[in-house]
Amino acid sequence: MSLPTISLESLVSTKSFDQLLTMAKSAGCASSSCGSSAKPDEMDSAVWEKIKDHPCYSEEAHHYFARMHVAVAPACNIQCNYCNRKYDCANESRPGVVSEKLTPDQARRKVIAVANEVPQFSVLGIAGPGDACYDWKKTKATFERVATEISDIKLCISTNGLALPDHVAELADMNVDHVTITINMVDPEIGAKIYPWIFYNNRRHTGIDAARILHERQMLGLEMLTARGILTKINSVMIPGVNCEHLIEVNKWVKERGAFLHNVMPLISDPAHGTHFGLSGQRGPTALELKTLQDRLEDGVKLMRHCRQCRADAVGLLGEDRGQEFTIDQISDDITYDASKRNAYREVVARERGDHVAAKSQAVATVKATGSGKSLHIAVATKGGGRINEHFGHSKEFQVYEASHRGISFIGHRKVEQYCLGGRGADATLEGVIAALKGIDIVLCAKIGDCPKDQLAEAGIRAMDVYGYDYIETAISALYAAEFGSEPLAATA
Ligand code: CLF
Ligand code: SF4
Repeated sequence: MSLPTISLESLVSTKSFDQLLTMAKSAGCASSSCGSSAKPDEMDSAVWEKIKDHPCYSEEAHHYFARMHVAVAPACNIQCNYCNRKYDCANESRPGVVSEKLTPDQARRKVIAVANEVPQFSVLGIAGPGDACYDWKKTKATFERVATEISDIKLCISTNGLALPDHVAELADMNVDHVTITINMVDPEIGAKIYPWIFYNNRRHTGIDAARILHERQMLGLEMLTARGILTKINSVMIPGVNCEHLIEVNKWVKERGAFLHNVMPLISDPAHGTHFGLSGQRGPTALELKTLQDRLEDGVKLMRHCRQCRADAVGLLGEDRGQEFTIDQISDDITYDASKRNAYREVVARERGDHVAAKSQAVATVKATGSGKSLHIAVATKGGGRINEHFGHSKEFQVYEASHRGISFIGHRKVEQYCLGGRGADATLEGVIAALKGIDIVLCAKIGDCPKDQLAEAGIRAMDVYGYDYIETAISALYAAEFGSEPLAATA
């Protein structure tokens, strides 16, 4: 089915939303609910309603929807050996100082400012810089203020789990459908290597005693959430030599207790961060070690592989951070919510997603039918919408897909330094980009110049822009068939 040309890109930048809305409606799509055509057949409708606009809980949704975090919860009740409180919570962030801590009122203003300007915005998360459940009054006050003004925002928290059981009933009352618990162990002896102390029932606990209490509270919190139908994601920090093998056991425990997703994240460790692990030389896993463990977990709780380890004050699509556009000093005291951009965007996305899913399904069938036992690793430059729509030189990350007899899978991302600034590319930066793309067979982008293309080719990586603006999976299936099928496609030569 051909679509009217309303690009998501133009929608994100244009000012004439009434006009776009009219176009969307005249194309026969006046209801945001038609996005349900993207629902996977095997998924329960109630679950799909909860995750279809959540960029972390649905890999497909992360092409379209954005989250923002507000740093309203600085206090924490445990110490993790990978955390230095001067930095973002490592549960949910890459190390980096939170730009500003906010009061619930400031957070409300910031959320409205983002909702007015970022049409993809769908989820408000509280992920530190401390613990959202321990610093509960501020978390609750923030959610209540925002939900009163923007009723369709999804509310999401991340917690270490120690204080979680005390607040599950209130979370359910506030319609919080998404909770992340960071669970790094189910064996207190391993936990004692990760947590030097916790603060519980007005006193400090250390060693195995501390880890045992934390473990019991995490399991209790998970069970309580599952009993109330709240979708729980488990984040686990993979720490080589400490809990790598053990995370297989963690996956089993959380599966038995109804976890919805498991997100295994690499430890980020650097002496400059001032953490115990950083200062003691504990390394993080390699990309291969992480992927190997994730592959071993494939039969357990469904895995999240598109996490970007965001900051505790991140704003935007996963992988981008627009936080600096929305610092509190730029936001008026009496700002009011204007839903027009978000509404217009949702009208178009609802239609686009159905088409994307149909195209993806056809592409996966093509790859499976090719009958090759071989695999291709493809890095894609994209700025959302499920399409190849970013220039090679403008990319700050590439999304990585694997095509094989099993179909087409998103397997991760590679962060890079932007190669082209002000119309010129820097050779030293390009070397870094090429190094980051090690193991990739093909790069797909909207545009690439001859110079980077040739240098990529010298490194054994083919880069092409002939599929620019196509759906990612459609292009990959064409490439796979060309590579391993009986009739190579001329466009890929
Ligand atoms: Fe934020 Fe976390 Fe909610 Fe997402 S992040 S509180 S579930 S809205 Fe997402 Fe960021 Fe990964 Fe977290 S990509 S670090 S998993
Ligand atoms: Fe740091 Fe978060 Fe651990 Fe608390 S729970 S110590 S803020 S990583």
